[in-house]
Amino acid sequence: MKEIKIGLIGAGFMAKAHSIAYAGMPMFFWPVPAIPYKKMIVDINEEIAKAACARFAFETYSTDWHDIINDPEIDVVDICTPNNAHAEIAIAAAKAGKHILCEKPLSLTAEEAKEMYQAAKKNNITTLVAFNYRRTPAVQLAKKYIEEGAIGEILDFRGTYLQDWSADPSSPLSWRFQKEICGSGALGDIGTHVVDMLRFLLGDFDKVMARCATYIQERPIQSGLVDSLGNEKGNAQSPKGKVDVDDQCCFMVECKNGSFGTIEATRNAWGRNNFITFEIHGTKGSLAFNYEHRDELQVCFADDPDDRRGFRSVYTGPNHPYGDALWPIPALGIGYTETKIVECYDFIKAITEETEASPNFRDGYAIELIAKAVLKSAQSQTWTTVDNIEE
Ligand code: SOE
Repeated sequence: MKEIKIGLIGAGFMAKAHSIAYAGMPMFFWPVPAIPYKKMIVDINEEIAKAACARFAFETYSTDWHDIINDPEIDVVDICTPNNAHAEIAIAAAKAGKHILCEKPLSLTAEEAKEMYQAAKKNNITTLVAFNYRRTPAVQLAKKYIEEGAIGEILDFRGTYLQDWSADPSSPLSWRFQKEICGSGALGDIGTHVVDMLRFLLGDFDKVMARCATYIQERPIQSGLVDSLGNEKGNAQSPKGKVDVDDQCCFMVECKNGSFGTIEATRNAWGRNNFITFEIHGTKGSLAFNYEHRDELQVCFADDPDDRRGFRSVYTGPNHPYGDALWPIPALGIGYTETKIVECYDFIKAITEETEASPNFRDGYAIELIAKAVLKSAQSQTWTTVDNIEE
């Protein structure tokens, strides 16, 4: 069986998710296009790198990501670092002819994303950006309904990604609140997931009108480097640092297909944990999805009899996209892990079949152009057209 050798950089939360996916992928998808082999894991902190090597079952570890780029046996560079390291690593990996799986958002800026996309294209490698939520079977089912015309012409939509892990002002100033490391706040971190799903379902965005805000302007300086996603509390005496990104972002969108919608992202919505939702209204019906009930897609059709019309739930299972590889009974439970396993399968398959994966660096770049237009619109308070991709 063909093996694809993986070098993974950044040994935090995402390294755990990706390592489970590499191990679990052949257990769900069989026969597999190739077996992922976990060759090297890198973290700048040696203790963390060493522990991750044992825990996530890699052959070896290093504290220098160049060791992965320079290892001729490694086929895939998997980038799980904070956002400010994505571009440099990805461009070096592309030049070395390695395929790339990169955590989201693709980059700090649209300009960086363009360079990453062009380097990948020039070196003819397979790329994937880890917007995993679109791989939830219920989201794929929504795509099927739309493509089959089951809800008619799309009129409007709304999408949200609401969390509350940063609502407490004592939660520390991790890299996710510092523009030079993350690029943008709620917009880049979680809003882009919704943008990816809605672009996947409805096509390209044309223009946006946005409002972004920073409700908590300073936070206690973090003690270590590891982001605890709000689980570590600073104390009132800790020195404070400035937050220079949005913690709330809301925008209207006009799509190229003429549909209109709103997207809202915040990490400060008490009581909301991973509230990723969309609702899409068409001339013949509506679809609604809530990731907190992710085995379920709600559907409503205009031609149902008047006295029966309303949303009903379709629970995803073996008859739905990816379902035959996942679990044999609907509603047994799709989780975050399954979306990452599906992501890994699609990526490894694209590499072995030499086809494009999706969302790839071109899509990641398109999403960065949308984020750029959102930030520009929030500044100017005017409708702002999304720039075109420069090929
Ligand atoms: C924090 O908001 C975070 O870890 C995001 O960075 C991830 O993309 C999301 O899937 C879960 O929440």
